[in-house]
Amino acid sequence: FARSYSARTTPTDPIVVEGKTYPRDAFSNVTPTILSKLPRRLHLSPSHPIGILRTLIESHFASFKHLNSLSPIVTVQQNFDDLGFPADHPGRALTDSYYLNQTHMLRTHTSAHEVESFRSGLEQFLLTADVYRRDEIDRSHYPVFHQMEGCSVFDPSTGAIERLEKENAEMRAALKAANIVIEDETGEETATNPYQAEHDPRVARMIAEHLKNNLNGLVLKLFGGRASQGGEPLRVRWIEATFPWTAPSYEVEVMFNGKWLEILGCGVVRQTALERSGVGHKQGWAFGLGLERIAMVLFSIPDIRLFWSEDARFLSQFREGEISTFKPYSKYPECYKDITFWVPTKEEGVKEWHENDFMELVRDEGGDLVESVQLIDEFTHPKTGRKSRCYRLNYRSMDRSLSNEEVNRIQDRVIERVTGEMGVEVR
Ligand code: FA5
Ligand code: MG
Repeated sequence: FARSYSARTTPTDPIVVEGKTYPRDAFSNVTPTILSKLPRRLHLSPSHPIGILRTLIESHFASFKHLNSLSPIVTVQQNFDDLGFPADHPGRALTDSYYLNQTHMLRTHTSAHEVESFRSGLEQFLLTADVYRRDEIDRSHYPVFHQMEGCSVFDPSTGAIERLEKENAEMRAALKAANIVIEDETGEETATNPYQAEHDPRVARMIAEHLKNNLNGLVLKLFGGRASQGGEPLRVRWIEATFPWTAPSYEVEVMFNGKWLEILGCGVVRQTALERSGVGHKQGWAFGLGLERIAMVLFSIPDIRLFWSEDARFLSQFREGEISTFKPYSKYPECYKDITFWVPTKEEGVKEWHENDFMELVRDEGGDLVESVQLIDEFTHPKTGRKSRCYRLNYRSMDRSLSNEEVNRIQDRVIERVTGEMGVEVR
């Protein structure tokens, strides 16, 4: 079985996307299922929840330049190197990212466009785009989702510090008057989240405060409905984080329906990234926010696959400019099938077995009919040391009833390919 993996015939034809040709190499791991998502552009659809949320957030940053049509194909340099990701960063792995080839990939985050945007002279911009990551399969994970990157940089020699101070005072007053509780223990510089050596600590503190005030205001706009009508105060939590191109760095969580929801990562942009963009004399902040998780709670959308539905019963429920509650149409029955196999040991395997490769194969065969894939059992054979894994594949369509035959056909293809391509032995 291990042998058959290396013997597998890999396609050699180049990958053609959006009219451009990318020669295949050992990095190429995009699948047709993934490439078929590129033309959807959900964020540009004005009455789709993702488009509605984009417009709402854009209205909070009305004076910023809004960019919405950058191609998802970027260079590895843009996605990782320009931002200072170390060579061994896990995000770079073939198991985590989609590559066209060694030099080109599908962006894993909107930060991939920061350096080029700074280089082009942009100072305040908001950039919305589809991003791609290889991941597990469940109700809140999908290999494509949407992010918004917000950046604000300025040249301190142009009176910008005074403007920042003035804006901070205004925003501070507005937040003080609002029904919001901000839990922030990251207010001052700490040993684990230091300011940059290049920065005057007074200015660094001011930039970080400007970032926080802007985002607390945004959170209030998005989630503050109930709080503003005399309900419980809105709770926001600021947590230390690390990103290779920001210092200090933070993550923001919002309490919604009794749970903390992580909505974004952000920080003060490192001077090294600005220098790489040819604007080392500027300073400022950046954030990157995920749209799906916010849309799921604001519109009560129970499954992330629904965003991709082309069913009128989903699409017709939403109106431009309006946050409304999704009313589930009938939920179709689920059908599950288990698959149990021996994972090849390191010596047997030509390539080390990785769960995300299995997830990708399942997505490729089952598409959006697979609701989730759960590892339900795992054990190691006491003598051979081989590992057995049992996964439960839950099949359910968002739009119709599935027949047992249809599900069996998909499951059979999964078994066939997992055997032929991954060097596993189905039990
Ligand atoms: C980033 O992607 C950074 N680029 C954010 C950033 C920008 C930091 C600018 C500093 C400066 P992270 O991987 O944590 O960070 O993702 C950011 C947000 O995207 C998360 O907070 C979450 O809201 C959303 N997100 C991340 N992974 C997923 C996923 N698999 N599905 C849905 N949303 C996700
Ligand atoms: Mg994160």
